[in-house]
Amino acid sequence: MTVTTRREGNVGYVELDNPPVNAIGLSVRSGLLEAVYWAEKENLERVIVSGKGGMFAAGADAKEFDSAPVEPHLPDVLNAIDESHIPWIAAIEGVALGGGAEIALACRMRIMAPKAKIGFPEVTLGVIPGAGGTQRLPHLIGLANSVNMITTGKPLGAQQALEIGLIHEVDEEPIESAFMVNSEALGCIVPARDLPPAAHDAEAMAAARERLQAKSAGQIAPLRAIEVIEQGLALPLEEGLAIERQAFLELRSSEQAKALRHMFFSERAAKAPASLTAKPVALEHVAIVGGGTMGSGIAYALLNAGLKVTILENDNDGVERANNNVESIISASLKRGMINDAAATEHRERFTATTDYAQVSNATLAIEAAYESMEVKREVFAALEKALPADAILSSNTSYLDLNEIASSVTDPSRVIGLHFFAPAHIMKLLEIVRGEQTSDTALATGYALAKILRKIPVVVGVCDGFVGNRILARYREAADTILMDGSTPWEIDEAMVEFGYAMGPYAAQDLSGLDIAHANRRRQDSTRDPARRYIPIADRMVELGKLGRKTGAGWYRYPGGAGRVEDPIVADLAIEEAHFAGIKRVDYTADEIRERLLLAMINEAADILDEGIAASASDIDLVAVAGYGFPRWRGGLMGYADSIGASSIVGKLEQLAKEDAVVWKVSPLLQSCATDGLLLCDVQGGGTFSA
Ligand code: T1G
Repeated sequence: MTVTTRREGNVGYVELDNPPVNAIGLSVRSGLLEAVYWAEKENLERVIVSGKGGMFAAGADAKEFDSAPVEPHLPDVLNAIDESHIPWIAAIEGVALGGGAEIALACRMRIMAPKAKIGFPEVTLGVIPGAGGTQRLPHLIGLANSVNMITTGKPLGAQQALEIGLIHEVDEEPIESAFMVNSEALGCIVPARDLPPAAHDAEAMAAARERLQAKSAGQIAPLRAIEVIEQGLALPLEEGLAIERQAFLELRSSEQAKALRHMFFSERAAKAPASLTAKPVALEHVAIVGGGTMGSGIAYALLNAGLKVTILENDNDGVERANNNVESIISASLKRGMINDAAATEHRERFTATTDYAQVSNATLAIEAAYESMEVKREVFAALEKALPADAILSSNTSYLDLNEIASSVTDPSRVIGLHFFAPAHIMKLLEIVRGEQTSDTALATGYALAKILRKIPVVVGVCDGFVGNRILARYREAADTILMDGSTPWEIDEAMVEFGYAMGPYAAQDLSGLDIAHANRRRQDSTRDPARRYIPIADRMVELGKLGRKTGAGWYRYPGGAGRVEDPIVADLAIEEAHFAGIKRVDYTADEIRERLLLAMINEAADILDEGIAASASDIDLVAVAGYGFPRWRGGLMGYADSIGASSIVGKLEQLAKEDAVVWKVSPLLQSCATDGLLLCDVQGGGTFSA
């Protein structure tokens, strides 16, 4: 039974019991409808609906979205609650999201526990509320608040919900409080549907559309939600519900909804596999080597998770720099209201920066975030091996370097693992867990455990140059630099990728991280680079000219005194000059051609990564692309997007490009076999095997 009913006196108790999140699948819908009829047959005075396990309901069961809807449909169930002569009270603990929030809207009264949340995250799944959310909500909280809640998908806390009129009470014991509500008072509550309709506000609507254009360009559901909300304002509830249902059903089967569902379930699949039975080491005190941008960001993430953190530096200047870096993140978080004074003080008490390795003699995990040089890392690991307990896990935050070589610098390489964070480390959700040849299961379990307490998305990757993310990024940039050399400008390329859905293009992004990082990697690769592979020297010229990006005030763009970024004709001329030296006749690329080349370059490399087993699955690659590199989530990640094009079409386009350059555009064998066998990349597991 996923919905249980019981009565005490004249009060009916209906409890959703569908672990782990009370998702509202067919059995819950049927159970709720039966509960309405039961309450009426028993002629109860009221019904109190709640969720078992401290969770009201996480919304409709998204797993059902790929199949045809089955009756009873949620809107019909909620209309039965709404129209019943027995008043229902929603007693909300945990979260009431999507359809869960819509159950609450159909109830006469809503009471939330102080820590509970209520929201309409449907747009994050590419749909809109489909069971009355767009129609009942505006009656309660007005147009602007409804549009904001539904188009952002962001939940509200209990106090906020009370203040805007979404709920009636906040109480530590919502069920108890619902029982105590005075019958007369309950009878006087006007149901949402009978409250006056929200007034139309053309200005607020225009502002909302403008905001969406800026923040969610390309996404269909948020704009459709505004349309349906607006249409419903002047219509009777039944007609508004019909329009909402139609829009929901259309969106539910859209490419974007499929893509977002793929990402939703991929994110949730990213956790330690059941086969990994090893226990992680206790995570209490963590040593970090290096208090630069990455080290201090990692330190703050760990402090936020309640751990004790010691940053190790070579000298007192380094210690001072580490203290300043961590303090500036604490102060910035304080200023933004992310933490309060007490938490800031608590973070400071758990943080130390020192040159004395003896202070980490009881640390169970070390994260090396020192300079990207193999020699430095080997020295650091030797020092950590001496200072920490023999069973402590030693990790490196290296972005590119060979973890197996780093591991060979300690006696027991099984305790070495890569924990590749992304800047800013206390904000970016992705954590690449690099598994070396000898990395133990204990080390792996510790990586997963760390990701869990940091609320990051863990993706286990194999050892190669750049692992998964930076290896794909290298192809992305190579394709961009080639187009730059052969005819475009950085801003044309960036604009093409922003139109695709990136927040910023490859050149603006590199100006943020600094051109010197990729330059150092190119120099490291000089001795092993394939001489037959075309090399584009423009980025090297930029570094030689000291144009490293924002940090030097100029890179691919100029940054005149905080006035944002400005196109720099010198850079465009540099590309023209290099093309001249190379005897290239430059051509004009359209935005579509730019997008196609950059996306195909990444897809082709990702297919090789999958084929080599560097990534365990296509969805892991999608998590890396979206959570680490800004690939638009609503496109379904890199491989989800590739599957929406189809392997055959991709191979055909790559073969065309290979006529220009057979080395760079060599078709990945895995793509070839997917095309030949009509298979999806998302069905491929690492090592090129296909899932059953
Ligand atoms: N449908 C199906 N499964 C779901 C689910 C859902 N809505 N929400 C969670 N799960 C699964 C999840 O896949 C995982 O499975 C397990 O529950 C724990 O999830 C009609 C149409 C509720 C805040 O978008 O935000 O209602 O991996 O790891 O961190 O208008 O889950 O264990 O097998 O995330 O404690 C709108 C989505 C649906 C909410 C809990 N609702 N869920 O977070 O656990 S559309 C949402 C969440 C809708 C109506 C429309 C979170 C959570 P497994 P978890 P968590």
